[in-house]
Amino acid sequence: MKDIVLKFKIENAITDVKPLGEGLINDTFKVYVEGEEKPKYVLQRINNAIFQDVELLQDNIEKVTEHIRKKLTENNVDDIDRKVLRFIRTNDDEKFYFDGEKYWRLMAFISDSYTYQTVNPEYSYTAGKAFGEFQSMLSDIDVTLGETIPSFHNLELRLKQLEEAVEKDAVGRVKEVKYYLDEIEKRAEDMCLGERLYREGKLPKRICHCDTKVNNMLFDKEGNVLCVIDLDTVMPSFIFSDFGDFLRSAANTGAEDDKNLDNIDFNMEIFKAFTKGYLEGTKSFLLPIEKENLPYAAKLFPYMQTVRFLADYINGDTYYKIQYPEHNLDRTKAQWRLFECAEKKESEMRDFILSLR
Ligand code: GN1
Ligand code: MG
Repeated sequence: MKDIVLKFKIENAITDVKPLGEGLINDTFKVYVEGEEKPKYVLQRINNAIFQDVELLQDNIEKVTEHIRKKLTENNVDDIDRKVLRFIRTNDDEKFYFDGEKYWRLMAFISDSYTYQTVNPEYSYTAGKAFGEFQSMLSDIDVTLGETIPSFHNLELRLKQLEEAVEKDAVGRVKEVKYYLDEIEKRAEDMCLGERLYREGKLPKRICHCDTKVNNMLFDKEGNVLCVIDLDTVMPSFIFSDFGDFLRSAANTGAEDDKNLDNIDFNMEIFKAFTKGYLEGTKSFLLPIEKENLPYAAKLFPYMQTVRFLADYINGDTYYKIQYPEHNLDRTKAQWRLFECAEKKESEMRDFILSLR
């Protein structure tokens, strides 16, 4: 691994490389250098089975980080290197290194930063503002970004993929998940509302992060948001993506893969705080149709994630990293429970948003 790091433009001698984080897709490492106690760089092996166009991927990320850097500079923000990721090019001035088999990238480590798997309402408010401002900063980017995973958050496509998985039934798991397939089917048409509004020309796509899990945000010790990380999926999408995926992780009182479904609920305090922050961060551009449908977004993401985990379980676990054979099934059950909880609270969510006017 040290040899890989040496392919990049770095100044110091490397002393150690250790695993970092809990992402389900890429492999991430922190890189230590001589004379410094804290890590200096983050090395990532890009999962190119999933991100097949690494060139496009790194190009998107560079456009986004440069645009944000420019905005922060214009606004005289201090400490910019802690507020946007900085990627380091290879010795050949490439955005990534290909070792003949795997793709790697290197970025500067942001020290004294913290990630969380859960947040309290106060942090949730800050996170809402930060993701809103992230979208807002990107709302006037004048370059087009490609879709690093085509139709990534298109629920119609996700349902089709689930259907295909069921037809193949590659590892004979369909019979044990009938209940979930039926429940998903009952709501399928309603849940595809976003795609319909888009086709009718009522709902725009904007540049979104598309993986706004709580742990994709760095905080400083005081609880201020430093920056948004994990930019692989930054691409055009409905704003529902960022709103919904944050709540899917943050408002869940249990874990994403909780075996005890009684631990799971949809926490309205987190919802309220996040929504308040998000609406402040997005006030310069958010349309009424987007705002009105935020409760739909809060249901959509647990629903879509159920569909994705279930399809992967049926396919024999080819996409998400798993720790044990039934992991994707447990994730499916836990996401479904979360969906049901969010579904029950939809009108309460609507009332809250109306009360903010
Ligand atoms: C993946 O890489 P990670 O863990 O941040 C996935 C998300 C899912 C999430 C579920 C590219 O994100 O879409 O919501 O797992 N990323 C990709 O935890 O598929
Ligand atoms: Mg991540």
